[in-house]
Amino acid sequence: MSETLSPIDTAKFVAAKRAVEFVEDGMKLGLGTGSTAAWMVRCLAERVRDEGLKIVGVPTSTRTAELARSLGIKVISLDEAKWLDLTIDGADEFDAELNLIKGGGGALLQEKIVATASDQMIVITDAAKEVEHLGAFPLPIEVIPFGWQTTKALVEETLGSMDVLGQSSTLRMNGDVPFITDEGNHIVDLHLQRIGNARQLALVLNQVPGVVENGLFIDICDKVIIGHGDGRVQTK
Ligand code: ABF
Repeated sequence: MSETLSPIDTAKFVAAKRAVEFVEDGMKLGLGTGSTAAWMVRCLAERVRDEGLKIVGVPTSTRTAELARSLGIKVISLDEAKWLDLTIDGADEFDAELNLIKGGGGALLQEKIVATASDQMIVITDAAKEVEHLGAFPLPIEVIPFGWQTTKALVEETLGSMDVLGQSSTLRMNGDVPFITDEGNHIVDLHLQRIGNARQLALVLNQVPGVVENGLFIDICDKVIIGHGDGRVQTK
């Protein structure tokens, strides 16, 4: 990767490269989704090629699976792996407690399952993702197609009773046609601006019939590696 990278790609690349340094021979890895995770897959493939690193990867989306296979990484299913040593993935926001908003790439369900089935989760990101309070990034929730418009209304009603939906909060689907996930479900975005109690919200959302999962990752992330455009790397 000798080409001259833009500052944002430099940030993502250096964070990804540092995270891959934590990978040891024989590990079973969760492979995240998104542009930063794609840098991680490339760095991992370089270690496999140059050092003969022996690892297997469980991808969190078809696009990550395709990239990993194309670069010579052995891809297996989560059921074959049973449990993972380490998951490395991106995020849309992270706070001081390392709680995350993820799912902007529409892969939150597999990402949360894989990250939860791992001994450790490392998030790789750039400094722009660090927030004091989660919520500026629209919170993606995954809902089944059956009655999804009604599910959206149920979510609105439930959150309204919790007084989470302030004046600036809206529920909106992506564009005219909702984003369809690898499982064939729909992604609905919650524009909440600022989430007061992320832990409570994460629990309540999944109680609404039709909601499969939400993009709040609470108490899952163990370490955040932050890349900067000048090549610096921080770890939190
Ligand atoms: C993925 O990484 C998603 O959960 C999240 O939305 C995305 C961030 O993408 P990027 O690294 O391209 O900013 O894991």
